[in-house]
Amino acid sequence: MTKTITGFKPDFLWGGATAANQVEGAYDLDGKGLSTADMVPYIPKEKRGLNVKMDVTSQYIEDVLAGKIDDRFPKRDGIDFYHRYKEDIALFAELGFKVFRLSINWARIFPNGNDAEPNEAGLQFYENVFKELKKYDIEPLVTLSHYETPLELTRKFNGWYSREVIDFYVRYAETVFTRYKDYVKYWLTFNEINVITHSPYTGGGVLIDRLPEKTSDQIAYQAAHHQFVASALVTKLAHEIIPGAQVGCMLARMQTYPVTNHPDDVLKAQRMNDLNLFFTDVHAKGEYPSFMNRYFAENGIEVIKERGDDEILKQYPVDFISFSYYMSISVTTHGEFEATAGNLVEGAVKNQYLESSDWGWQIDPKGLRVALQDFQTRYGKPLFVVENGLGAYDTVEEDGSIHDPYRIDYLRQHIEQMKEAVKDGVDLMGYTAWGPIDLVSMSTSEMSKRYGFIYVDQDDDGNGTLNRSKKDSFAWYQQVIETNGEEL
Ligand code: BGP
Repeated sequence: MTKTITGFKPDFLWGGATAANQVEGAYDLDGKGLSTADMVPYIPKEKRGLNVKMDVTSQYIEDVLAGKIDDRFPKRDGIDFYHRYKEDIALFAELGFKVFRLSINWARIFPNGNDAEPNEAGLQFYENVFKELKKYDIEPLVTLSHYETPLELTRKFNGWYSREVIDFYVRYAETVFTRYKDYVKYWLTFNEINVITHSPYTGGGVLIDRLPEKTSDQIAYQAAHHQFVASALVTKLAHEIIPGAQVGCMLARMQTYPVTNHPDDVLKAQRMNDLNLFFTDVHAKGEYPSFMNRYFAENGIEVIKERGDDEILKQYPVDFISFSYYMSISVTTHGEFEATAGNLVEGAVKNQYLESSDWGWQIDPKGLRVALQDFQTRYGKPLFVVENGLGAYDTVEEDGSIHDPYRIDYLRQHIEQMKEAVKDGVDLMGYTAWGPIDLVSMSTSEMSKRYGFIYVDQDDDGNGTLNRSKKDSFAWYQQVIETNGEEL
């Protein structure tokens, strides 16, 4: 007799994901300090090509603070979630969310990152949000640090490059764990922790121009080490403070393929996958994988560890692994291949079998299945897809409707592949689509790169009513959740 292989488990956590700095706005209200995200300017497309590398420098920050620069900073205003969270959460409830991923903006709690006392107004804001979620039985999934290092920690300590920042982060985590222990069970320590090697400022509030004698990699891996230790320490704390706490790490999964079957291409892709998975290796297995010794040696990287660090990593691994997945990457060692605009990996080339988004991200639903299977085999821990989605331009029709079949197609195909992986035995806890409500883009600070089921009336210049309305994808996702992924 054949057995039926079922799909998503009954308590599968369906929902959506955001970050404080991309939605809240109110960047200087109620005692909030500046964060690194508040210093990222908007650069119009004509001045930057398809993808941007917004390198913020020490001089730039000081000039902005001195009022010498008149740039616009869209993340400072977000989509005003700070004042509209009740309306937004009601819409998430209507979608049927079981979980909502959000981040706490550290600088709302400790405005300078290391103040003597936390800012009560900031603590109260998130408590209000959690209470509102509870009303609808929506579980919060909270990222402690989503590209939001308090700016003062960058100015005084050069962010995560300094070991001192570990203590400040632990204190911040302890404060929020204690305050929200009755509301929040699921936590993520650092958003896309590997991004620190692509952009030390974004990932760790580190300004590499302040360390001219060192390479960017040397700086980034040192800062990452401090984050690993901090992540392990707060994993321990969460378990001590919150009954039933579950703590995950979070990786930007860069699923990498060889362009040809030339063994050199295969090796190159494998190496790139290893360098990416290094970050989850440390979190899940509690130690640096051996291939990194050679990588560090050959690239002149020396990571300074303190006595006891290795034990801390070993003793407090994460409970689950979460990751973002938007695209796959293809690499080669030889031959002529067209470069892609995918903005995180240098030297990535076009995969002839894949279409790209308007921002050059190569759409690859099956890559998600491959990623899930790889994670399962490598770690055997529960997995959580905490970001996935299509950034696209939307058109509002005269009657106010928004038809976004491209978004539905993208999500449907990815959820289908996720289901295949689950049928193969992958232990998947949940899925939070990125930006269920339109928000300010992380990499480009545009508003027109939209991911939402819910449209927000605001343009790239910050004009608009901020009114919320439903796109076609809203009803579609509602049905996906209602049928636990059976009707796609
Ligand atoms: C991830 C980030 C998010 C996010 C998303 C989409 O890297 O964790 O913060 O915004 O990517 O990227 P973008 O906004 O650049 O389209």
